[in-house]
Amino acid sequence: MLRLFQTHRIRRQTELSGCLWDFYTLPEEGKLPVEKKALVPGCWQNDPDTRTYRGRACYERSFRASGNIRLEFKGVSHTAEVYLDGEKVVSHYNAYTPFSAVVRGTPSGEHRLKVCVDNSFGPGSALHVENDYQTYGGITRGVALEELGEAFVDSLHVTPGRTEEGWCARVEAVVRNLSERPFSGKIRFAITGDTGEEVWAEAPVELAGSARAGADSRILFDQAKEWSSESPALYTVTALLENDRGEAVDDLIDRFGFREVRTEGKDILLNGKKLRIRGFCRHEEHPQFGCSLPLSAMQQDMLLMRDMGANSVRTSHYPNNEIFLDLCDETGMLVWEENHARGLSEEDMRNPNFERQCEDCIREMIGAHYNHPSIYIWGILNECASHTEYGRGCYERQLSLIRSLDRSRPRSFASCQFKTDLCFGLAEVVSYNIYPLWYHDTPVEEYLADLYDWVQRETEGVGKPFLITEVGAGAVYGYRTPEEVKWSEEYQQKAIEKQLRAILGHEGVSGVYIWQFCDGRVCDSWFQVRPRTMNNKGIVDEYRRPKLAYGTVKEIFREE
Ligand code: ADA
Repeated sequence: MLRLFQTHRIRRQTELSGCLWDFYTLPEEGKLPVEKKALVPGCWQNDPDTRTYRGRACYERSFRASGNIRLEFKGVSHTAEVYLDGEKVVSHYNAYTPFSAVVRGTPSGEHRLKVCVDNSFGPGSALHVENDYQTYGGITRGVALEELGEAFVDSLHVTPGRTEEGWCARVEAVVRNLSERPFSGKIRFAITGDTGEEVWAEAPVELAGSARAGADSRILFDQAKEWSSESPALYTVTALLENDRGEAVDDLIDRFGFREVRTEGKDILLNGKKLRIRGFCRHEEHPQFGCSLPLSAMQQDMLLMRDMGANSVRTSHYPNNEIFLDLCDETGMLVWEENHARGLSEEDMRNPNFERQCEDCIREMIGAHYNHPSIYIWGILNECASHTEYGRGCYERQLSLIRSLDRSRPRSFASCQFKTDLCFGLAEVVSYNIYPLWYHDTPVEEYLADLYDWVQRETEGVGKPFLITEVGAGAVYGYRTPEEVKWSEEYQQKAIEKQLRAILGHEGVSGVYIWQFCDGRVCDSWFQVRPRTMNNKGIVDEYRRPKLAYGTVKEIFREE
């Protein structure tokens, strides 16, 4: 499965995932390779033979096609080199963003696709490092084969906005010509509602030789139903490419919602109404599926978060599978989506690959996820060096890049630099991860008031919205004791109650994300501070069994 709806009616798209591929490891010398069939999408950690394998492995399969083709990979963890009939067609770094290869003029017949995957750590990898979560191995998200004509719609972005005449959508597409001959035609845009109401617009497309060009239109849709958390109305946008004979040669279909997000003073506003965030940080993580959760498991997570009264999820610490974002769009779950980075020091950020890998991630995240109405904010660089001058330069460049790609959403970053952060002037929303009652015992009210007052008094974050992007405490599932010591379910329950009441009771706070939704595997080197080599701060354990804190969160979130 690639998405929760059809993205083409004209372009022929075939899913290459959802089945077994040939699989073999390329282990270091002295170790025997594993050779077998493996499920795509999937993580090789799910197979007993490769449960702890870190290194290189290849996946192969054949398909039939001819002419211009596009191979789309929704996610390979973490480095991919893709070969078609023995020729390298694309390489890509980062498990959590999509990439594609366009190959022109493939001869008619059977073709062999090989994807070499590497999940090892090393100096070349600035973002996938030994960390407080797993870096799995495998083709972990879907793969599609698309057969293209001479020109195709490469991207389609919709920006909704409210005008005096009513709701309006700016629709922008990029068209690419694969032939040396000029392409002349037009692109027709349609916006369709769920009861069939439809508005069309069109823009000319002229492409001399092999090139790309943009086309855009502004469409008034004054009867639009707004997308909101309570009533997530979705619309379909279609870009139909026609040649100068009026024949439809390609299309791209996506969904979006009419909604506007902005900040005003200390508030984040959705369609002019103040947002109050009750959220969870969630890793793509499951003991049976690794980071490659099937739809049913994603939906289960959604139901549990909803049951506890959450209205938002933070995709900590990387862009998520689009299927999950589709679910969020459909169910009205607000999303904080962030680029991939966690806890990198200035030294880590000085890795020569750091900036490029972060920027690629931002471009691919926004390029692919721009239309999701559920994403209300972009985040970057969780808990990195936002307290040093060098770090500030990186934050500035990355936040500016986001602004150049998307002017319609606020930006933020989750800081842990207690009273030393230098970057709040660069973003619209101030966000902090705090752990009173876990990593230290300062009463929550006192700690939060001190931090908040410092932000207002001494930083450029003064007067901006303020979010708590992490708070929580650890509990090993099933460990219950009257002593209520740390790691017991009782301790977690009490701590979370005090944390949430203090945070939500603070007048300056726009909301809170609990760290974290479920327990999850961490890298082996973290074993000393992580019982079971798991991050145990989940409100449910890794199998989604509720801990005592579940009922407490539910009570407090639902009271809101
Ligand atoms: C950090 C970090 C999380 C997690 C958490 C914890 O704030 O952002 O990824 O590591 O702390 O459990 O300590």
